[in-house]
Amino acid sequence: MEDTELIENEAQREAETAQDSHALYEIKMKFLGRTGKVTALLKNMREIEADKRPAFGKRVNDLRESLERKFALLEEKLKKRELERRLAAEEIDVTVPGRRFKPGALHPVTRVRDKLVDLFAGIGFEVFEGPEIEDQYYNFTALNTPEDHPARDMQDTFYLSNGFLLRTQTSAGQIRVMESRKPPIKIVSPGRVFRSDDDATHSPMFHQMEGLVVDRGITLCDLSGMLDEFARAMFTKETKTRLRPSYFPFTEPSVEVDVSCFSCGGKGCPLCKGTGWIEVLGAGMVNRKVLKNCGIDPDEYSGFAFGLGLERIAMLKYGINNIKLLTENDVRFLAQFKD
Ligand code: 2NM
Repeated sequence: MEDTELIENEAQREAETAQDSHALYEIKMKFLGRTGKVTALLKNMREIEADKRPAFGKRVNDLRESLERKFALLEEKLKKRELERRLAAEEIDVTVPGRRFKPGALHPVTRVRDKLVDLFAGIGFEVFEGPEIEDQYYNFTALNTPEDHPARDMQDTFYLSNGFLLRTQTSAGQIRVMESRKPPIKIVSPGRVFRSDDDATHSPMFHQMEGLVVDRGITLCDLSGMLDEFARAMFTKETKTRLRPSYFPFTEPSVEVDVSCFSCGGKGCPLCKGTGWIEVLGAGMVNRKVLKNCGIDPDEYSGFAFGLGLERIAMLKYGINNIKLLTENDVRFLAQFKD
């Protein structure tokens, strides 16, 4: 009986020294926990005479309840104090101006590609991206490029081991489409191509987009009309096109396509070097031999194709004078291409 009083006083004293709720919890466990002092009292029950046990039991239970109330009260006080301190420490000034969010910008080549893909998808073209690693057949032979053509030269093409190479044009993939499908075929192929070439306007890796239409009765007129649409959408509404005869092994006839200068409107300026015209792409009617190589009957079907360099278009459109600017990833350069 005396022990209970001693324990009660001791608990009271210690509890009042607790500086925070965690310390209080430790003290509470010391008395009321499974191995605590109050709990230990009950374990001594056997040593007490049987007739005194009920009174002792009640006494210990009262003590436990009294201590539990005291601890609960103290805990509430400490928790409240702790919350107040935390709120004071975490105080924020909602009037401080926020950090400005700096949105990124799309790369000029990406912008040109997206614009072209949108344009051609809008007039019914599918997008087909072939592999970047090709072999001689798809990159050259099927495209009617002779065995001794300079484009096949080690100086121009990156060869890999056992007959593979890095594609020099995306049309390598278009051969795969013509081989595996029946016309009508209407595709554009944007993607990376590789040529051993390196100066202010040439990079060993650049992006091309080639287009291909094969169906019954396709003529050069269809190509010409589509190019007019392309020029107006890509440059200005007033832009005109001009076809000049040219040569590619994979097209016959072949043409070089100029657009009227979108900078001076055709009067002549530094951009068009005084000519009023800017060369933007190559095109032509798909060579009968190419169609035949792909199992398409050139007496039944005909097609036109065109190819352009995305870097070249981006440089013309945005007045960029060195192709290296497009791969240096200098944010001062890239940040200029926001809408
Ligand atoms: C060009 C110029 C002319 C072309 C040819 C083909 C294919 F696969 F049909 F044979 N695709 N693209 C082509 C034609 C590409 O780029 C200057």
